[in-house]
Amino acid sequence: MSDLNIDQENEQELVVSEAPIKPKRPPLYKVILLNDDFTPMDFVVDILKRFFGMNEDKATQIMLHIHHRGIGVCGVYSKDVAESKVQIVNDYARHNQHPLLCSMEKS
Ligand code: TYC
Repeated sequence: MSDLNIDQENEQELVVSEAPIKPKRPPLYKVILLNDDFTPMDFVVDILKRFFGMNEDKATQIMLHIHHRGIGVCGVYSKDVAESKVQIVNDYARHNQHPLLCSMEKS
């Protein structure tokens, strides 16, 4: 046993647990699609339905937004899920010989 009394021991314990506990929320990532001149509109709509759970109307609205503005958000996810979506969409586009580009950015 140490030669500190109970109060001194408690005080020492307090010192080590003094750092404030500030849990940070894990960052979220936007998955984005970029416009290009070659990928067919129907293919982009299919991607938005197939991989981002959109219905026909929502997918068409987002596709047209990207077509007119150059870029658009498909969804917001944890880092792991966003990375996986980007990989799957880019692989799928390449497999179908389209230049469509999917990317992600911190939300
Ligand atoms: N601009 C394309 C066209 O006119 C359509 C398109 C929309 C392509 C969205 C990519 O992310 C995209 N066929």
